[in-house]
Amino acid sequence: MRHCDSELHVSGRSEYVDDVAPPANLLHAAIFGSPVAHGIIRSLDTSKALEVPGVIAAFTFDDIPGEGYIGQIVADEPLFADKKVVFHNQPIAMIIANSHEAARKGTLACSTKIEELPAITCPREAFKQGEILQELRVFEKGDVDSIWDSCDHVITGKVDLGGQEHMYLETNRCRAVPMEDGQIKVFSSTQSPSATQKTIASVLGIPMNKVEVDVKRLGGGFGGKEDQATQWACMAALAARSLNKPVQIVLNRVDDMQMTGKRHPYKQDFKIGLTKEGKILAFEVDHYQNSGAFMDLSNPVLERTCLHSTNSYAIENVRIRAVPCRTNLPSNTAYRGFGGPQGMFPLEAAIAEAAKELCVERDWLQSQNIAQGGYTFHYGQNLEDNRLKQTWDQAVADFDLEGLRSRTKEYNDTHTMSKKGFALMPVCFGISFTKTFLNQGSSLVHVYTDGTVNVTTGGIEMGQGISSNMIAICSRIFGINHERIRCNSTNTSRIANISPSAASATSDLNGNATIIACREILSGMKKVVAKELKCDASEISIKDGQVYCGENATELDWNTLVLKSYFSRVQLMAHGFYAPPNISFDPIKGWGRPFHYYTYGTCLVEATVDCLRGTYSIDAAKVVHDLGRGIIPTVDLGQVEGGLAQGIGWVTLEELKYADDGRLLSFALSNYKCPDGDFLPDDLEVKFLENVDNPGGPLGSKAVGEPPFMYGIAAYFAIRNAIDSFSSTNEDEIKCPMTPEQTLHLLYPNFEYD
Ligand code: LUZ
Ligand code: MOS
Repeated sequence: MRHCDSELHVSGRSEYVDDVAPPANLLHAAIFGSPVAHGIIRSLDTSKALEVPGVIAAFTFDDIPGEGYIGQIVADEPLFADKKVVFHNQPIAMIIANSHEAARKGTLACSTKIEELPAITCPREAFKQGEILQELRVFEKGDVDSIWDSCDHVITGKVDLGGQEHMYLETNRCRAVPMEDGQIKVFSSTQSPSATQKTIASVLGIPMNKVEVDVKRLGGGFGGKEDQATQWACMAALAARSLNKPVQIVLNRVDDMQMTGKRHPYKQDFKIGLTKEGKILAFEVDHYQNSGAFMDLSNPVLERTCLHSTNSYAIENVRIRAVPCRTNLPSNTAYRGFGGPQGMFPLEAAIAEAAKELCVERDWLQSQNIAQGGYTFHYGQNLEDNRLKQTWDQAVADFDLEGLRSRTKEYNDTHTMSKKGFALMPVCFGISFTKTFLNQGSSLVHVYTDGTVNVTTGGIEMGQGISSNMIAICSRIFGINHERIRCNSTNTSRIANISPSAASATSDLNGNATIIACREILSGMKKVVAKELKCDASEISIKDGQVYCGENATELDWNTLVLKSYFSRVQLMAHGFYAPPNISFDPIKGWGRPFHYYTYGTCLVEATVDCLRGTYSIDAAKVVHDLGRGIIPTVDLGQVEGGLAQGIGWVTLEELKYADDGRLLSFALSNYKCPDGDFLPDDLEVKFLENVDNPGGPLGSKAVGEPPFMYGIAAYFAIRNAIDSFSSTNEDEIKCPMTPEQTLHLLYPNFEYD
């Protein structure tokens, strides 16, 4: 089976929110954003916009009938700026017109007088000024303070870790259609339909049962639409309800890049202590998270940063401090890995610095400290098996690390202006929402009398293949061909209280719920045939659409079985609900068993640096990944390769630049560089651990969405490793991404700039 949307996608026939034939009288919205990053609104005038031909209405904060402030964790974000602005291009007003172009012209005619205030863009500076969204959090294990004296080496450093634009192909969009009796139907490009439903209800001041949110598919989400699709849906709904006409909002690329949050940049301080034999005795890290203007998801993102700060390594003395700092940027948000990558980076940097000081290979130091089964993390959970180490050992063996080491050395000995490097990255990523209550999934399975099947779950199709996974699961449980099964849009009227499609958990939660629903239908059907065949229901099975009694095929096929069940008045639709057992986490104590299980893997990246230009190529990326028993091999492979590519982009080319006054300078694809197909290595190899199971995942599978992102971190250290063969890097602050510009700085640390 392939990704069920693949043919529609490659032929351009898959429909997104605004591709569906528009209703008559569809109106269009455009946003007027703040011209400055921080200030007090002294006046606001939208009257000139109303004179633009085609413009019908303007909305500001004062036009909101219900709650004007939104936010899932803290409702601290005004839908439109309320008396002050706190980031550049923050929405101040919405213009509605009979065409998208007229609406945009309307926004250009809006004017505002703002008394400008100084903008803060650096989280360290925000922290100094007391601009924090929440008190400092501390996670501790052992006793770091008393161990430094017994370390042979103690190394400190600073990290400046960049953010990342989500760059989903489909920008944020929504269509809202008013229905009878004050109801509203919303087609939104959101990862979180129930949060969207709830927030629209709150903004409009109406009950949730009057709001229906429907999501067919997204053109990518990556976390960018976990929380930040909501505001656009609320705006469209607000206009649709007040004007009693359908309203559509589609952000253009520049608006989307300027108005929405990104991966959180961090500033970090680390301290690592080791024995001369290479054992890490202590690790301490302070995380200053650049949260942007509002809370959004900064709290759980920071939590995952803390949980993954020791990544795959066994360290007995740990202290992690973390604080979300308020800055004058759009609120930063979820992004594949959800703070995990930012948690893992400083320790990888610390290991690189330690390797230099100890004069050992970085990978040797990593291997000496990889966590094994039985290790207890600083938040109380145990590593229960040895599969992490198994992926490392297999990567070292299968990818011939020793051969690579000698080939690299030989190359570097014989080349003066070109150097090669490599790095390994082990990943141990916890699967579950750390907010335990979110770990629930629902599924609704319908079997129709012609033998076809429809499945609806809480999972959002955003390209990752959740629909295909749900179809594959139905197909396996029912024992019928996948071509008989369709996956529906996700809809709040069919499934209630949907957790966001996030945390890599969508397939687990909704897949297990689907299994429960299918089994319920199947058990009713089996009773019908058992009676007819005079055998026990437990002996009945279905394979390839044929009914079996024990080992023997019967005359019955699936279609006949369905009809017989229908005429016997047996239920052919069922709802399944699943919540993983045995997880709990106390966020105050920072203690518990937050994760259902871990997804593991190890990645090896090889790079070549042009030491004249500072350019580089990623020559190879090779992965050993623990997938359990995968559901659809090509879908899983797509997730691993896509995550890896996105991770490599984060640490190499993708650089967010802000002016001192808080304006985003990298606001388009022309000034923000994403890796493309040519940038990625031809030598790309992904191996899956063989003969491994996962009792926690549907059909023995493991969550695969986010963990591969962190493999990309290997690219950063591979380039650094190559640079180290040319010059000795010793900067005050370790900067990521490693752009070619940054590479050149490191190659020529003593170069005098005019
Ligand atoms: N979203 C969320 C996530 O709300 N909570 C999480 O723990 C999480 N983890 C990863 C990605 N998204
Ligand atoms: Mo995500 S960062 O799992 O929406």
